[in-house]
Parts: sequence; C-alpha cells; structure tokens
Amino acid sequence: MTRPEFLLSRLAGIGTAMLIATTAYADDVTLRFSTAGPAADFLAKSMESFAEKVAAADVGVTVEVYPGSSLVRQGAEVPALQRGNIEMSTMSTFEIAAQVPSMGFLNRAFLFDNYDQMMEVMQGPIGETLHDAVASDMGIEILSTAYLGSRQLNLREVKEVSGPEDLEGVQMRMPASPEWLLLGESLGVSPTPLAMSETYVALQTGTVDGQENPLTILKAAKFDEVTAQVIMTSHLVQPVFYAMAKPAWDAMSEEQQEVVKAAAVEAAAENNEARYADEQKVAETLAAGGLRVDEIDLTPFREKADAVYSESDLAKEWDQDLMTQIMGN
Ligand code: KDO
Repeated sequence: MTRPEFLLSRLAGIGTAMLIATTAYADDVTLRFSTAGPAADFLAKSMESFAEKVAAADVGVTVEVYPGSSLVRQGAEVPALQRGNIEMSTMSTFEIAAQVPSMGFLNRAFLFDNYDQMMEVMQGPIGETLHDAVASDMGIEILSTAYLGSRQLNLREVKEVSGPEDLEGVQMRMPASPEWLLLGESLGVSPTPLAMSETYVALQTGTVDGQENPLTILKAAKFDEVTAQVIMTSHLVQPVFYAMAKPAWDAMSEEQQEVVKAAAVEAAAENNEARYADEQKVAETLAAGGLRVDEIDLTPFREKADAVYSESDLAKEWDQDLMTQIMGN
C-alpha cells in the first residue's frame, strides 16, 4: 500500500468512527423529566402523553417522567437542570424570578384576570422576552406553556373571610421561595414554606391551617379530604413551562429537536384544554363532596396586594414597564 493510500485509509477510518460516534450519541438521548405535580394531575398526565409522542416518532429520544418530586425534590429542579442531573422540568415563574429578578412581576397576585389573558401574554412579545431571558441568563430552553390553574385559598377549618385582615395569623403553606412568601404576605396570611409532597400530612395534622393551589391540583392531591373550605381568590392564574436544559437541547439533532418541540407544544395544549374544562366544574364537584366554597368580593384582597407590593424590596427589581403592559396601571 502506497503512503497516500495508507493516509486515505486512515482518514476514512477516522471519518467512519466519528460518524458512528455522532450517530450513536444523537441516538442515545434520554430526557429525565421532573415535576412536583401529583401523578394524577393533568400536568403529569400531559408529560406522559409527551413521552408517548416522542417515543412514537422513533428518533432515538426516550423521555422518563418523574411526577410528585419522585426524582428531584421541589425547589431543586432548576439547579438540577443546570447541573445536568435532569434534562427537563415543569419550571415555574417563581423559579425563573430567583435567577432573573426582572421577571418577578409574573408572580404578582392578581396580575392576570383569566386563562385567556395569561396565554395571550405568554405567547406574545412578553412571553418572547421571558423565553430569551431564561435562555441567556439561565441556560434553559422554554418549549411550551402549560396552564397550572387559578390558585385559590384552601382552609382546614371554616373561617368567615371577607378580606385579608380575616386571615391574619393563618399559617398558610406556600412553596419555599422569597417570591412565594411575598405572595402569601400580599394575601394577608402567615406564609409557611413546605414542599408539595409534605402538604397533605401537614393539613391532616394541623401543622398548617391551609394551603393555596388551583382546584384541579387540590383535587388531584386529595386535599379536599383534609380541608373544609375554599375561598375563590383566583390570586394567581399560573403558567408553568415545559423547560429543558440548553446543553441537552443543543446536543439533539435538528430532527430530534423538531419532534421534541412539537410534542411539548401538543402535550401542553392537552393539559391546558383538560385543565380549563375541568376548572369550569371542579368547584361544584368539590362542593358536592362537602367542601364549602366561598365566592367573595376581591376588592379588599386587591387593595392589600397593591399596598404590600408597593412597599416590597423584592418588587423593586421587577420590570415595571412589562408589568404595566399587562395590568394597565
Ligand atoms: C405547589 O407546590 O403548590 C405548586 O402548585 C407550585 C407550582 O409552582 C408548581 O410547582 C406545582 O406545585 C407543581 O409542582 C407543578 O409543577
């Protein structure tokens, strides 16, 4: 074999090895997808649907779904994404605010009036600004927006409540972060940080006096078994995101990215449709099961929230212009 022929054969061998390596790596994609949401809830069900859609596309991507904080504890999911311990999570705006404070206004009580307005904002210019900030500042790719529901107050024991002053001293379980505790303060309660997975027992034993979640989550988590009353504050019309670590996203082929993105959009839409439809009747269902459901005038709660946020140092870091674009004042 002449020297040129030898060199050509070596180059061909290296090229083949690289092709196999690249192909093998692109085919060996496993996406570990974590949520603190209960397995029975629409969000976790949509994640299973997402996994099925990706598997059916047969592009070498496998999705492993971990509901109910079964792989990563609540609050540790975004750091786990950024360290490469998981590839996806149902990231909330509260977790975003911890690293992109200007976006903290998305956690403001009474920001959105309803689901349609929230989705219009998330799919418009403000949503695009959020997407870009999360990608650049957090190294996370937002694939789609899932509606978690409109959060309502939920008490262990019946209490006559016409305004925040009636909730003074009520130990209300909230997820653990400064933004969640500020939200609790804006409602007039004494916020008690606790993971979702510990909330049922805390309500059952009286460690906390209540919790706040969308009614569809309340039902999925069976909190109606250990509480007596819901007060319909709709204080947070909440989006969560199908979020992926950018290194995992960038490591996929274009074909894999297209499949994963399309599946994330379709699965989130399935969650949104099911959640919205259920929300139209879940209060009635819970009331039929014995839960007292109070519809009250929210003016005192809105006034309290305005006062708390106007004095909050945390709120001073928010992008006031974007917030005003949403709230109009
Ligand atoms: C909760 O812990 O009350 C909460 O509703 C907070 C939300 O931000 C979200 O994390 C939710 O739990 C589920 O974990 C779905 O992500």
